[in-house]
Amino acid sequence: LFLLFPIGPVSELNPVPQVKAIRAEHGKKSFGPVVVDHLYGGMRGLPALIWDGSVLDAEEGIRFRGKTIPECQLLLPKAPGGSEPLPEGLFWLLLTGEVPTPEQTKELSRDWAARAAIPEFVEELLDRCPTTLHPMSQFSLAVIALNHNSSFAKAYAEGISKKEYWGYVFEDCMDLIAKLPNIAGRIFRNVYGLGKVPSIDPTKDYSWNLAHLLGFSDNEDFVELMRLYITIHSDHEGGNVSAHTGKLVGSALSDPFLAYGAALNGLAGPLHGLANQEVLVWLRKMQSKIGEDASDEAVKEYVWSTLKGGQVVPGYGHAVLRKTDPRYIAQREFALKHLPNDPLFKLVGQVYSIVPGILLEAGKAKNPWPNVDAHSGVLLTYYGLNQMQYYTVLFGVSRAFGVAAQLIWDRALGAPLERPKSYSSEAIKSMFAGK
Ligand code: CMX
Repeated sequence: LFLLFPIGPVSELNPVPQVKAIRAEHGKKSFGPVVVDHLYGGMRGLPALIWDGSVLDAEEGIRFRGKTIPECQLLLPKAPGGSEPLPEGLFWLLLTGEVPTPEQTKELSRDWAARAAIPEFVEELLDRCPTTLHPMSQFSLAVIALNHNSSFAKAYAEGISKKEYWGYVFEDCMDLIAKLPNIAGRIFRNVYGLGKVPSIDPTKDYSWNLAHLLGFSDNEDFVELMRLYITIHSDHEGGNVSAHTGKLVGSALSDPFLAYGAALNGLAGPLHGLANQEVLVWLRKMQSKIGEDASDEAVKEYVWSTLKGGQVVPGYGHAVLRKTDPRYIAQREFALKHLPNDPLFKLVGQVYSIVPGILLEAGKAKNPWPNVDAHSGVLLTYYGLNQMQYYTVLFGVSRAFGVAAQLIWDRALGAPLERPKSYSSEAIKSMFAGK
């Protein structure tokens, strides 16, 4: 498999010379001004990173190597009898820029299944966590502990050349992705008292195995949901908190387990991945306050009370997007196909018809439309996965695909240590005094 990826020096697709040429020709050209608001405003819109795997357009949403979500659903290989893309194919696409054949996809499923076992001490570490420790904290702990067996850290300590970094990082990234279902499955079963984690089936695909470890593989529709879920949550260009954290920590040559553990800690924040938990908590609170089958007026009043209480409406708004997130639409279409009459899905639809108008009227949010997190929880709940605190772990399994692809490319391209400049407010005042 390693030989199939186009990074090695022999490959015609090797983009290292291309990057050199871009830098030689355009290296000193400007993107435009950096203004003081960029420094105080969370660097919103500041051009600062390179990542070829996916690009986010404010209006259109995400494209993975130039392909929209519907195009990925059409083009990427499916499981026999399935209609959703296999995330194995998406990883291949992110990494190589090419749509794999069904056989290549199958080979990746087999490779990941063969690497899936986690060290005994990581199992014990998870078994010792109190069930009250948030699943995301447990997830991060376990991923960081995998650094014990990092090929990259070991090779680095032995003194490999820079040119060899990417190969070891590739090995670690493959291990990382492969081991996530066993970690996620163990956390789920420990926290909710669901008994022993079953074994991975080496003949099945990654999503089937994840569903199996969670106890849902008997339901083929849930397995299909996992395939769609992992595909669409995998990557969202380079600047979001989890992707950027992974890249930043990786730039210090911390191995992929340390880098992805850090990324998970960012994903665990309520303005980022934890929003999928927050959405369900918020919907359930709404139901207990205004009842099921509530009128539009009652929903409006509840949304306003959230805003007046100084809280955000979870699942709405985005730092880059200015339209409804195509990841929301893909999940809505899945719901229309599989659970059109589900009461919670109806509430999600009702909220969709009400919240944007209110956020526009409130006048603060730059984007009043729903993001990916507004829809994922209702789908999981429908199939019986109603442990809301667990939801972000599934986002974390998926986001590893994008961060891993990025880490491999960063080391292949020799990306340097990230080190932007910070300024004090005093420095800004004196710099612009009288101007
Ligand atoms: N509800 C209420 N207020 C909102 C809002 C929402 N959903 N979205 C934005 N705003 C507010 C902001 O809090 C900000 O208020 P202040 O000026 O008082 O600080 C103002 O509108 C302007 O914010 P913005 O420029 O539109 O949004 P940001 O780029 O700063 O933040 C995001 C983006 C996603 C953090 C924000 O929209 C938000 O908090 N949404 C709810 C949480 C959520 O769904 N997060 C998940 C995002 C997807 C993901 O990463 O998984």
